[in-house]
Amino acid sequence: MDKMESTRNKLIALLEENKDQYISGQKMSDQLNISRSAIWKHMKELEKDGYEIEGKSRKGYRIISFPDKLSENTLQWGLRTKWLGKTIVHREIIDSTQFLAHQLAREGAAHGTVIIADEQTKGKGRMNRAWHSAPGHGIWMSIILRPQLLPYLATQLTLLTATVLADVIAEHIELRPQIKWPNDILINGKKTVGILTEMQSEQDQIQYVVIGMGINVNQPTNELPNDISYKATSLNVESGKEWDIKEVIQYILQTFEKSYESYIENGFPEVKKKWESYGFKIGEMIDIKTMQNAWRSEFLGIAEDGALLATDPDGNETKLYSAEIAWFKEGN
Ligand code: BTX
Repeated sequence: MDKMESTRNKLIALLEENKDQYISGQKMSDQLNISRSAIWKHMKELEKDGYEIEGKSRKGYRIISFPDKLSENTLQWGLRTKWLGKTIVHREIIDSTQFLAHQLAREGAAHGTVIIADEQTKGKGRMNRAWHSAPGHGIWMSIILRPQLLPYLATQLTLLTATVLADVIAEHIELRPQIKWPNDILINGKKTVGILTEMQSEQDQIQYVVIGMGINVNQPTNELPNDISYKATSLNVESGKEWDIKEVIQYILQTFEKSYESYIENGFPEVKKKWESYGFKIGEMIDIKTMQNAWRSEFLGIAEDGALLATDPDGNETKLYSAEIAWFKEGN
């Protein structure tokens, strides 16, 4: 972060701390160690980004409202990360943040670059499925990573991402998320989050990974697409509250950075443990469908490499890397 940015972050933090009162120009200038005219210039810049600030002679400054629109600046100010989101690319409308992420990665974008859109017209799910990305109501975001990992370990990053988003939903939103293998996040049995990991690799080296995450945040029930409304939900529907999308994004990036660093340092066991603590239907009977076969099995957990552990049709323990799982209600 350059000096200008970090001063501005501190300034926003000060305004935030003093939300209900005026803070004098002198106090700010003392705390930030810059002149009062520099403070005034920063205030003008903040106003351009949608912060509403009141300045009164002898009293000082007071924040009236924070911008509700996302922008690269508003996302970055107040973001407490070291490397994740140092570059944020924000678009109001885009085909898919995955497409732009791939393009930027090919052009050399740094590890930790983040692409965010308010709306996607061609949101992508796995296996060419579509991802519905309503304007302004969700988090449609892709992260570019350049991990020094063997390509086959990239699946672990998907599972890591699922635990990060589950943590954010549990801690920040205070709901009870469950992860459906490999990477859907369900609340009360309905899908709230989808994760799509795509990778460019060469022989034994990952060139880059793009992790796409779609999170339904503020959609009311009637704005979830009709055809999937029986199996999809949003944080708003489940919590009965509207969420500040900028805040949720910052929380995700901060949590992601911490978990990623810990994964790189300590490996997969911690992620596995956490994943299993959120795992949906572990220890229960599930229906498994692969390209060749379909059978009912006990879901035993996940393996050290992120594979699904179950029993095969003959009852032997097996690892599955690509399968769809489903379940029937008792008695069905
Ligand atoms: P998926 O293949 O697991 O899920 C896609 C399926 O989920 C669809 O076929 C549909 O049934 C259902 N679905 C579609 N939209 C929604 C929604 N908004 N909420 C709940 N269910 C839905 C999951 O794929 C991966 C999704 C990744 C999305 C992110 S958004 C940012 C990035 N850019 C992009 O184009 N994709 C990723």
